[in-house]
Amino acid sequence: MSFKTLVAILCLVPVALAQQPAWAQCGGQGWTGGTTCVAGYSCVAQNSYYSQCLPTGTGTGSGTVTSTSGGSSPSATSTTPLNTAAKAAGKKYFGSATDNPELSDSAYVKILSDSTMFGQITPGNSMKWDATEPSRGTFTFTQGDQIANLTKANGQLLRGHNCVWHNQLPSWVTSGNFNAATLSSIITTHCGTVVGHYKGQIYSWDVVNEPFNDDGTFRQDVFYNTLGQDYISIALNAARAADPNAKLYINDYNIEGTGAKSTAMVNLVKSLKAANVPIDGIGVQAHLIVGQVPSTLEANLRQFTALGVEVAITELDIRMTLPATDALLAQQKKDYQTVIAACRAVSGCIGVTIWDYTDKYSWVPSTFSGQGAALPWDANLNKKPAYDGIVAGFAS
Ligand code: 9MR
Repeated sequence: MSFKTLVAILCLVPVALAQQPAWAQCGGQGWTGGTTCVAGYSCVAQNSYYSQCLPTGTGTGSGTVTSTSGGSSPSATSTTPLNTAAKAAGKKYFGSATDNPELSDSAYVKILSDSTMFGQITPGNSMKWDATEPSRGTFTFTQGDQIANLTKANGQLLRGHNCVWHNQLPSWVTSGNFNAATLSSIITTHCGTVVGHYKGQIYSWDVVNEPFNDDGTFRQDVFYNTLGQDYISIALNAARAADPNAKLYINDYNIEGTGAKSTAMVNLVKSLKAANVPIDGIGVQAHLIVGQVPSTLEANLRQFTALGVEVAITELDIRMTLPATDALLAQQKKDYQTVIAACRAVSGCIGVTIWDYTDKYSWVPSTFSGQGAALPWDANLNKKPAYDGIVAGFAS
C-alpha cells in the first residue's frame, strides 16, 4: 500500500468509527475503535489482541466471526417485540439502559425508541452523582433530561439510577472529610434535589446502589464510614419526600442466587421495614456469565418478594469469553431464557432491564478484558439467539 493510500485510509477513520473499512482493525484487547465492518466484510478475531475486517465468509485467523455485516452468525428468528412479550407475561416492562453519547446513533435510537420493544429506559450514567452534582450545590441535569425527554416522547417508563453509590462520586464528596451531620445533609440535599427534579417522571429509583461487599458485610465507602448504615435510611427518606410516587429501590450485584450477600439484603430490608423507612423494591442487577446462571435465582427472587417489596432485574447482561462461538451463543440463549423465566414465575418480579441492548455499547469489554458479546443484539444491531431466549422465557 502506498503512503498516500495509507494516509487516505487514516483520514477516513474518524468518520468511519462505526463501520471499519476493509482489512482494518475492528477489535482486540484494548481496542477502542469501531467494532463493525463495512458491508461485505466481517470482523474476525485473529487472536485476543487483534480482530480484522475480512471479506465475509473468507475469514482466516481463529476463523470466528465476532460481528458481521453479512449475517453469517446465528441470528434470532422470533418477531415478537420484547416489551410486548413481557406485558403478555403480566410484567410492567422489558427495558434497556442507554447512555447519552449513543443517542447520536440514529439506527441505535430507532430500536431503543420502539416502545413495543423497550417499555422502560435507565440512564447508564447521566443521573449519577458525578453527572448531577459535580461540585457542591451545583446541579446539572442536561444529560439526564435528554434521556428523560426521550422516554417521555416514546411513552416509556423511566428508572432513576442512582442517588447514593460508592462509585462515580466527585472528589468533593469522597475527600471532604465531612462529619456525620454534614454528610447527612449533603445526602439529603443530593437525593432530594435529584429525585425532586424528576418528580412525576420516574417509575422507580435505585436510591442506594451496591451497599454490600460480596461476603454480605457493608461496603466501607465514605457514606458507611461516616454514618454507618444510617446513610441508607437518610437517602431513602429524602427520596420519598422528594417524589412520593416513585418506587424506591436498593440495587446490587451478586444477589441473583441465595447466599451471604442476598441474606444481607434480606436482613437490611427487614430492618428498614421494621423502622418504617420507605423501601419498595430490590434491584437485582444480574451481570451474569454464560453457563453460570445461579440455580437458586427463582427461589431467591421469591425470598425477596416475600419481604413485601417488589423485585426487578435491573442490569441484565450475560457475558462470554470472546470470540463468540455458535456454542456460546446457544448457551447464552438458554441462559437468557432461564433468567427471564425466573422473573416470569415470580409475580412480584415486575420487570427486566438489560444493561444496554447491543454489544456495540456494552460496558463489558472495557471492564473484563477478553470478554463481551453479553447482550441480545450484536454490534451490528442484529438480533442474536439470546433474543429468542428472552421471548421463550416470557412465554414459558
Ligand atoms: O454502564 C456504566 C458504565 O458506562 C460506567 O463506565 C460504569 C462506571 O462505574 O458504570 C456502569 O454502570 C454500572 C451501574 O451503574 C451499576 N452496576 C454496574 C454497572 C456496570 O459497571
